[in-house]
Amino acid sequence: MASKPPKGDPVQDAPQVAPARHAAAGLPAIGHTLKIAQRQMGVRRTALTLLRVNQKDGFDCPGCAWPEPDHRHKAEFCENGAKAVAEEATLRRVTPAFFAEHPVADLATRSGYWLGQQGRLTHPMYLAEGAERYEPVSWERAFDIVAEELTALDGPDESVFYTSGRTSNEAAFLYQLFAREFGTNNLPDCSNMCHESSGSALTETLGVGKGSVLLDDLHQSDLIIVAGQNPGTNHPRMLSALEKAKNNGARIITVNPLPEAGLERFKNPQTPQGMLKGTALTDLFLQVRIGGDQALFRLLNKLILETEGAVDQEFIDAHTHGYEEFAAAARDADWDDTLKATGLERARVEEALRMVLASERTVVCWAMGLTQHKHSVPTIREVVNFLLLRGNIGRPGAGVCPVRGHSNVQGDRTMGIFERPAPAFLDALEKEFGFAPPRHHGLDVVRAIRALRDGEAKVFFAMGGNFVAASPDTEVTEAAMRKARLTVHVSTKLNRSHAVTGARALILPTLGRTERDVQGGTEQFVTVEDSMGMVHASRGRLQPASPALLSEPAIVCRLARRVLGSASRTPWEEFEKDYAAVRDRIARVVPGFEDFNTKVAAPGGFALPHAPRDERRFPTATGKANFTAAPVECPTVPEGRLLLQTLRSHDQYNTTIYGLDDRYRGIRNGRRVVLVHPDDARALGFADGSYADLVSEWRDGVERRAPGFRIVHYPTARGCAAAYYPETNVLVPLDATADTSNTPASKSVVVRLEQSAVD
Ligand SMILES: Nc1nc2c(c(=O)[nH]1)N[C@H]1C(S)=C(S)[C@@H](COP(=O)(O)OP(=O)(O)OC[C@H]3O[C@@H](n4cnc5c(=O)[nH]c(N)nc54)[C@H](O)[C@@H]3O)O[C@H]1N2
Ligand SMILES: Nc1nc2c(c(=O)[nH]1)N[C@H]1C(S)=C(S)[C@@H](COP(=O)(O)OP(=O)(O)OC[C@H]3O[C@@H](n4cnc5c(=O)[nH]c(N)nc54)[C@H](O)[C@@H]3O)O[C@H]1N2
Ligand SMILES: [Mo]
Repeated sequence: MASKPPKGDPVQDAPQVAPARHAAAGLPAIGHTLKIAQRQMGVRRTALTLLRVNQKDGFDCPGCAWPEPDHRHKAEFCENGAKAVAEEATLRRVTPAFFAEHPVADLATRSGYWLGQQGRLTHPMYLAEGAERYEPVSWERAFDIVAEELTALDGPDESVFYTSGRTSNEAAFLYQLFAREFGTNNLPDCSNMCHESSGSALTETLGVGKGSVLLDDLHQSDLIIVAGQNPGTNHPRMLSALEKAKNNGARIITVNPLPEAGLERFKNPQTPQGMLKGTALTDLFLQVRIGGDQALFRLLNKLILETEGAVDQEFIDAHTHGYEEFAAAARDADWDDTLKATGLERARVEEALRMVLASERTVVCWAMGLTQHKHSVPTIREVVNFLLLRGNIGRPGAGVCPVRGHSNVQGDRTMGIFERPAPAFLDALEKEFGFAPPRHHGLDVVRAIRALRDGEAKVFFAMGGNFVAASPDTEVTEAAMRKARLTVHVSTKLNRSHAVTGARALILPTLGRTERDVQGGTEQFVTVEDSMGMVHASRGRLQPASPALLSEPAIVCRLARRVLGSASRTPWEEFEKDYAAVRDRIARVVPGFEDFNTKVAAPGGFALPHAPRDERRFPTATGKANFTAAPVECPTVPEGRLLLQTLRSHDQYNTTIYGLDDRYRGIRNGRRVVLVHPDDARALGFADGSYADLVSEWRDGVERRAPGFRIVHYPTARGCAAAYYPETNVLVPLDATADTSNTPASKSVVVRLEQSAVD
C-alpha cells in the first residue's frame, strides 16, 4: 500500500527547519493575530468578530473546549482561536461555479490545505451516480435523496450518523433523536478517536466519564501534572491558568516525549512583564518514552504506598473499592522494568515523588498523548489510582482533568451522541417522545468503517467533521466510503470527505458559530458545554456566508420530517422555529439540565453537577471509587524500528490546515517532516535533511507506507518519532485500537524508515 502526496498546494511542501523555541504565547500578541485574521476576513469584520469570542454576550470559540474564566479579558481568545474564527468567518466562497470548474476527480487530487483555503460552502450540492461534478440542488430535493436512500435500506442499522464535536447541544439532541426515531444507535463521533479512552476509564472507576475539576481547582492546586498534552498549540488559554496556578504557588510536572514550547515558558502578552520574560511553567520535565505513562504512574503508586503516612487511608476506607488488590499489584512494580519502559532516569522519578508527596492538592491533566494507545484505558485508570491514593478526588484544588478537543465534544456526548447509550437515557427519551428507541448498541468510528467496507452499512451521514481524513488507515477508509450508496456531509468548509464519496453524494452547507441564526423571525442562540462541564450560550453575530445556508437544527428538523413523516409525533416544525422549545425537552431528558432555559440565561451559564467532585459520591457498579489493578503494558518495538506518534502542528485544527508552519518546533513551509532523536537517526543512517519513507509494520503483515518525509533531528525521547496527522493516518492500521475504548492507537505506530526515492 502506498499513498502519494497530494498535489495542488500553492506552496510546494519544502520544509525548512530552524531551532525549536522554548517559549509560547497563550493569548495573542494582538498585532500578529489580527494580521492572520485580516487575510481571511478584512479589517472591519476582524475587529467585529474577534472581540466577541468567548464574551458573555458573544459566541463560543470554535477552537478548543477550554473553559472561560469568570473575569474575561477583552481579548479572551488565543492565536489559534483567532485562526479558527478566521477560517470560518473568511470572505472566500465555494460557489456552484467552483464545482462546475472542478470535477470531483480534480478535488480528490488536492491537498486538505488547498481545499480548506477555497472558502465557505454556499449552496447544497449533489453528486449524482456516475456524474463527474457536483451540481446545485434545492434543499427539498436534497432531503428527498436522503429519504430515498434511507427508506431503501434493509434496516435502519445500515445507516451511520457521524458527529464532529462542534455541533451545538440543541443540534446534537435533535440529531440523536432523529437517528433513534429512525431506528438506529449508529452514532459514532469524533470522541471515538479522541477522549473515548478517558470516558471508558473514568466511568468505570469514578462513575462519571468527565473531568472532576473546575478552573478554580487548577488555580488552587499545589501540583499539576500535564501528561500527553501540548497546550501551547492546542489549548493556549490553558497556559494562563497554569501561570495563575504557579503565581499561587503550584508546581508543574510535564510528562511528554517532546519538550513542548508552551510548557517550558509562557509569555503572556496581556501582562506588561509577560512578553519580556515570561513565566517558566514546568518545574520537572519527565521525558517519557511513548506509551510509558502507565509504567510511570504504577511506579509512583508503589513509592507512595511504601512511604509512611502518604496514603489517605480515611478516604480510601470511606470511598473506595479494590484497594488491597491494587496495592498488591503496585507493590510488585519493578524499578528496572519501569526505567526501561519509560526511558527515565531514577533520579527524575524520585524528584517527581518528592513533589507528589509535598502536594496536598494534585490535578492530573491529559489529552491525546494518553488516550491513543492500545493500553490507554489501563493507563488512565492508573492515573485515577494515583489520585485516589492521596484522596485527590472531590476536594478543592485536586482531581482528574482530561482536556477535551472540539469545542462542544463533551456536550454532544451529554446530549446522547453515543453508540452505546445508557438505558436510563433511552428510558427518558421513550417517556418524553413516545417512541421505542433501539436498545442494542450501534457502531463506533472503527466499526462503522468496517461495516461500510463489508457492505453492511450503505448510507453515511456526517454532522460536521472530515471523516475520511480524520479516520485511521486512510486507504481502507476511503475504499469503504466509496462503497456507500450515499454519503452526506453537513459542512461549513470543503474537505477531503467531499471528494471521496459513495455512489451518490450531498454537501449540505450550514451556519457556523460566528453567524446570526434567525428562525421563526427570532434570533436564536445555541448552547455548548466546555471541558469542565460548564454550559453556556453562544450567539453568532455575522451575516451568514450565504442566504442559502440552513442551521444544523433546521437541517435535522427538515430531514426528520421528510424521512419520518407522520409516523413521528415529535414537533419538528416547532423545534426548528424555536430552540428554546428544544431546550425545554433537553431539560426533561438529560439530568443536570432542569430549568435549562432559566439557568442558561445567567451570564456565563451554569455548571453541570458532578457527583464525585461535588459530594464524593461515585455512581459506579460498586457505589465506590474503584481502584483497578491491570497488568502494566508498554509498546514493544523491534530492533531498528521507531515508535511513531501522529500529532498536530501549530498551524492546523485537526484536518483543517491553516498554514504550513509549526512555529514553536522551528518548522516552516512544509508538513511532511518526521522528528527523530539525532542518535537514533544517525544509527539508522539518516542525516538531518535527508528523506525517508515511513513504513508501518503491524501484525496483519500489511505494509503501510507514507513516502517522502524530511528527517528532522529533534530532541524527542529515544526510540520515538513524531509526524503530523492527517498525512500519517495512512500508517495507522484500522484494527490497531485501544482495548475497551476502541480508539485508534494513533500515538503508537511501529515504523521503519526507508531511504526515500523522492530525495
Ligand atoms: N490549534 C489547535 N487546537 C486544537 C486542535 C488542533 O488541531 N489545533 N485539536 C483539538 C482536538 S480535537 C484535540 S483532541 C486536542 C488535542 O490536543 P493534544 O493532545 O495536545 O494534541 P496532539 O498534537 O495530538 O499532542 C499530543 C501530545 O502528547 C504527547 N505524547 C504523544 N505520545 C505520548 C505518550 O505516550 N505519553 C505522553 N506522556 N505524551 C505523549 C505529544 O508529544 C504531544 O505533546 O486539541 C484541540 N485543540
Ligand atoms: N492519526 C491521527 N488521527 C486522528 C487524531 C490524531 O491525533 N492522530 N486525532 C483524532 C481526534 S482527537 C479527533 S477529534 C478527530 C477529528 O475529526 P473530525 O472532527 O471529523 O475532523 P475535523 O478536522 O475537526 O473536521 C473539520 C471539518 O468540519 C467542518 N466544520 C467546521 N465547523 C463546522 C460547523 O460548525 N458545523 C459543521 N456541520 N461542520 C463544521 C468543516 O467542513 C471542516 O472541514 O481526528 C482524529 N484523528
Ligand atoms: Mo479530539
